[in-house]
Amino acid sequence: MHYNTLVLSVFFIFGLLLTSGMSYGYDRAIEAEMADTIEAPMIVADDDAASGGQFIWVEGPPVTGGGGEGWAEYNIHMPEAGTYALWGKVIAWDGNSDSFWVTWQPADPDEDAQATQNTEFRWSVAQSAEWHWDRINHWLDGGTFEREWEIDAGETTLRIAVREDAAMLDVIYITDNLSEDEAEVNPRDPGPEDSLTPVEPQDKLATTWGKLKAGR
Ligand SMILES: [Ca+2]
Ligand SMILES: [Ca+2]
Repeated sequence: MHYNTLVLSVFFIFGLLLTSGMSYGYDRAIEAEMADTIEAPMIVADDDAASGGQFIWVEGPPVTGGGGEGWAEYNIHMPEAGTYALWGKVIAWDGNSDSFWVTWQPADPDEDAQATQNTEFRWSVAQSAEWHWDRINHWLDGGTFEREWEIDAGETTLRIAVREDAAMLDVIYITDNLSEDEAEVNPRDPGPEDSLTPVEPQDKLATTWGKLKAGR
């Protein structure tokens, strides 16, 4: 190998190492039920199998139909500019309960996707009746693709809006690891490392499906 080529190669490999060492530096998990605002008919519900014992949804049996009303919004401070992916821990029973609308401002516009039906913001959720992780994608008319967001440091607003009733959301995981491989990203439930600022649990909103039904 020519000396100059060798030097260039060494620099290139160091550059790769530096780049890979600098990314994957940020991750944060948020309980879905810890939203800053939850708009009915989306509610917090109890499930022992869910992280924190709670999740959010619009209640309903499988094959419910309906949807398009209610949302949860999260005011999230991002400490560093970067490119981020979102994962959701979800349950989606069937084809009638397997989607949400997702906008993350300011990378996304201040747009009410429930009103505009803009497929850029339509998340097709992987189906399973057990809690599982699904990377937030957009389900365009031409296909479904994983999403990523260019986010500046500062305040952001993430909105998860109901598209189909009965889709369930337990945890939101934010990462700058853009791999589509779940094993590589290893999304996780919230832990002590996520409690950068105190968060008030939304006990007042907590309810159970059974309690709600009884009250009707
Ligand atoms: Ca569907
Ligand atoms: Ca939860």
